[in-house]
Amino acid sequence: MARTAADALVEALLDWEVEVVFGLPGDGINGIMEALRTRQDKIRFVQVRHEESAAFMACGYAKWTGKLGVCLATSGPGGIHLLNGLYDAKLDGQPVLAITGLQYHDLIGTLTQQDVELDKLFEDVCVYNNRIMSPAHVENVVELACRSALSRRGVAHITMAVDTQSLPVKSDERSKRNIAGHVSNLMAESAHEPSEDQLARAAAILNEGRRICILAGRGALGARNELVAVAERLGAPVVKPLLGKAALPDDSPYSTGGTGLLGTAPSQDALEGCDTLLIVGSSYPYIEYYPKPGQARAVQIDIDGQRIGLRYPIEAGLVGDSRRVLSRLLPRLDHQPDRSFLEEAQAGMGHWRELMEERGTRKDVPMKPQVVAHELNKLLADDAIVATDSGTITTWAARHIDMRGEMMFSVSGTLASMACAVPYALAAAVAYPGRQVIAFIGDGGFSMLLCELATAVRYGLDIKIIVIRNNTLGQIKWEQMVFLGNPEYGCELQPIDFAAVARGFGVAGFTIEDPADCGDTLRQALAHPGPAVVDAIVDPHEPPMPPKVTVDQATKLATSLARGTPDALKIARTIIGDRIREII
Ligand SMILES: Cc1ncc(C[n+]2csc(CCOP(=O)(O)OP(=O)(O)O)c2C)c(N)n1
Ligand SMILES: [Mg+2]
Repeated sequence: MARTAADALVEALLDWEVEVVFGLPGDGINGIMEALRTRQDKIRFVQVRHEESAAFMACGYAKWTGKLGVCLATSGPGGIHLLNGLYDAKLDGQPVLAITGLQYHDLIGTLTQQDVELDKLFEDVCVYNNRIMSPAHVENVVELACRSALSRRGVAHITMAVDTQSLPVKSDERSKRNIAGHVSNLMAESAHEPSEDQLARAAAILNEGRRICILAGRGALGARNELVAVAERLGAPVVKPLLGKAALPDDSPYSTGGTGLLGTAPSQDALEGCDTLLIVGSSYPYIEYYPKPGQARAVQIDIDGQRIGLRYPIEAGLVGDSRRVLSRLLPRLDHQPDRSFLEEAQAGMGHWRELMEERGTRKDVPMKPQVVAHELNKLLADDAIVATDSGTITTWAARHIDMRGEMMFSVSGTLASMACAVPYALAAAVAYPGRQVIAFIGDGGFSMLLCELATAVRYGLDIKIIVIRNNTLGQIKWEQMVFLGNPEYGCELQPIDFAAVARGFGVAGFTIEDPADCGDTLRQALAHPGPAVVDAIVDPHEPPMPPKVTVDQATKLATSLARGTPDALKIARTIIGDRIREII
């Protein structure tokens, strides 16, 4: 059999050490599937049930491993399904390669079947996007696509007409300038060292600060020791936007946990009270939680110069890998003799932990969702991989699941898409067999890509899915009430017995309703050999309170209840019963 264009494509992926492709076959990619079939000993094809999952899995794989994530979908609808997961990768800066098919090369743009020019559709999501025109074009384009995704930390897309995929690669069909062997698969790393000037300037600002706060995001994930050393030197509390949760263990004396709506009060106090801000690898998008402009002098470290000064006015920008930059900065930093700002944060964390302990150990029935996160936290391995989703569950996971040891944590951060948690968890199980992998998800998000339970079973991917079932799109219900003062509308969900559904897929199903059983049932589920779903039925009226509730939010909530929110009385009772301590 002659070597085809699709063979050349898959061989180029092998050159880039791609080990796994997430996707679903279709008539627009049959040639590529054949090239994958004949190389299945070298490159793994993981079949998904919905292409959106394949893109989320590629993004999750990139997040967990730092390697290129690859997804594959057919022409037309298959490619369209990828789009949400690809935007997730774009917005969280992950290297992902999407491969799709097109219709027959001489029918493209003729309203033929599945005639969607996916390169045009994907234009906005990509850092590199190209249509492979012939077998002699394959190698050039694939090499550049992989290199672009990795070096620009974004999505590359390549698409190829279905008939082109099966054309033989012939040396005499190259154009005269396309000399064979003129490209390479080399990926050159760059240290991106900042200049001496900028380092000196940054150090001077930090050394003049008295109340210094560090904001450590996803770019700080590989810089734990350096972050601790700098925080120690500066006497600075470290606030962690959610994607940076694993940058520092939660029991570190410098950590004040998360920030924003789902964060902690000490983080908010640190940001509101600092006179100097050091941003390490974060583009945390909720600008309202940063210090007020003019309040703090700021230094920012980011690998991407484009992001310096994106969210807060910066006096010194250090472009580079955060680990290297922090270690170059450290020798220039003075020991901050006044530890009072850090001590305030530590005292605040003491109170915050007590509050979380109280919230996580409530005996109420219906069970409080925090109880599930709190009990789960006690059972997680020191190298567990935790994926969560968008909803009130994000708050429970952020506040009650602590990072320690080699744990990893992620979520669709900047896109904040629902339904990422299960695909992320599956990708983690593919990348790290044997490690404990958790998806902590809401009933709305889980039902969106429920089909992937079949993927877990098919490949023996041992993930544990903890579903917080409140029978509502909880986050939005609270937003309608607390942000706008409107009665909840359109959020209630038709209840699903997820444990029964799981069994239908061949997955172990567990149900928890009574908080007294929560720890034991979770322990059984985690010990189960193979994938398991825990359907945790919780109080739908438990609000994800911001770390500090403003008077405006409290007033809007009261207005919403008065204006006819269903179950207003129960909600009011729940809130009074919670003895809200967050009101400012
Ligand atoms: C794909 C997508 N659709 C809609 C939203 C808006 N949204 C954010 S959170 C949320 C509710 C999530 O509900 P659920 O998964 O049940 O979690 P809960 O908030 O109830 O804990 C919605 C609809 C979104 N972020 N992503
Ligand atoms: Mg829900």
